[in-house]
Amino acid sequence: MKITHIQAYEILASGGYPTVEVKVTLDTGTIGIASVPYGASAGTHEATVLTDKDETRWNGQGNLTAVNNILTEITAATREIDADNQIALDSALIALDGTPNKARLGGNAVLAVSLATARAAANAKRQPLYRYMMDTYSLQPDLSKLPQPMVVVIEGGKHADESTDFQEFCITAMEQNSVTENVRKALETYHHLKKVLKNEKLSINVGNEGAFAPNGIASNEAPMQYIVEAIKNAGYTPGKDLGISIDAAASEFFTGNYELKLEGRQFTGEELINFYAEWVDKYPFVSLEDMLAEDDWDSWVALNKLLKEKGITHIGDDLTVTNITRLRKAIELDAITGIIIKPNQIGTLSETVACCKIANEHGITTVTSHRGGGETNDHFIADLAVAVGSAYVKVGPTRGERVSKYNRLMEIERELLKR
Ligand code: 2PG
Ligand code: MG
Repeated sequence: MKITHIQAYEILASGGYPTVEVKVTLDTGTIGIASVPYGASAGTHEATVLTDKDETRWNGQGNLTAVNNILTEITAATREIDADNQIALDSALIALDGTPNKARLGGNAVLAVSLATARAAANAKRQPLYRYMMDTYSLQPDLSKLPQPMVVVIEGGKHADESTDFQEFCITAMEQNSVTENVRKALETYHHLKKVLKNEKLSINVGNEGAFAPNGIASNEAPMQYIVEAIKNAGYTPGKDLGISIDAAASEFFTGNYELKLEGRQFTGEELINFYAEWVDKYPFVSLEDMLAEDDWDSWVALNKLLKEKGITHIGDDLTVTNITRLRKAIELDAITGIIIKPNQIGTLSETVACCKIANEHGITTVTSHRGGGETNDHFIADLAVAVGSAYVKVGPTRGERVSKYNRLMEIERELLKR
């Protein structure tokens, strides 16, 4: 099974800027298409999104350099590799790039080829993508426990203008149940949240990820109160059916100290942890993500101690960037109990899966996630989440590029139940 042709081109991502899409054709005649997203609040330690820096085109955000790298160097280097040997393909891509963060060829270039090839090989084998990944990487998830929805319902930070300092407030399914049912419960609650916000005279316009992004919200705590109210109004029990997950994306408000505009004050790491500690018994938290900055390791360790006692999953995202070196450090320091998985943070499918495997071996919960800056309708991450046995997928509640992930997850559920 060899790659006979690679097409690469720019497509529009949901943020209105280009991203890379790749179409791989195999000698079997089968094709595989994949596109890659980009973040709005990308961590410093992530793989590079290579943009053109040509200010006359897309304000410098074009992807033609990445596209050209695919059409020249990557095409030449992948000609002799078996398309169904994904590990060999990804190793060749990593070696060809030669940098620790895909800076030379671009993480966007490398990942698009990696994912499109996996899809082409799965198609050639007439396997659903998640099955192909399970076979390729010897993964054995419990398919009776599919990843559950973590639905972003209020967003702020870099995902909105003048909303909360924290980036995301999510409704998370708490019962291991049918994905389809839990998506319904979470989305019904989202619609009730709309009424709660309206009653508070807040705007129900949405941000990058299709979640509400109200201006003039009183505090970073207010969304938690609104969500609890919405869960009840929807007829569900907070802390039983549905809970709350927060992604503070704290690196974005860290300037040496943590500056929370809505609270009108600055915090040291220790002060911020004490501030968070007031909330943990008050709200039905499932998980807290990036509550501290990406290199503030000591504070992460301190918060982890507290959250472990409370049974709240403590998730690294900018901290760990789907990178096994950073994940290993986090495990050694006992800094996290969960990790966000985003293939474009690291740049190949094999490295992404390797990270999930280490997490699984150490009992670290994985949450496979969309990106906030620009997503595409590609729902690869839904299959990935199933294959690696993620506990949750984190995706926004509305807009086509978001709901495509939930729709794929529900399709997989129907397929497994043969409905
Ligand atoms: C996050 C993500 C996705 P971004 O921080 O978890 O919601 O945001 O893609 O902007 O980094
Ligand atoms: Mg995050």
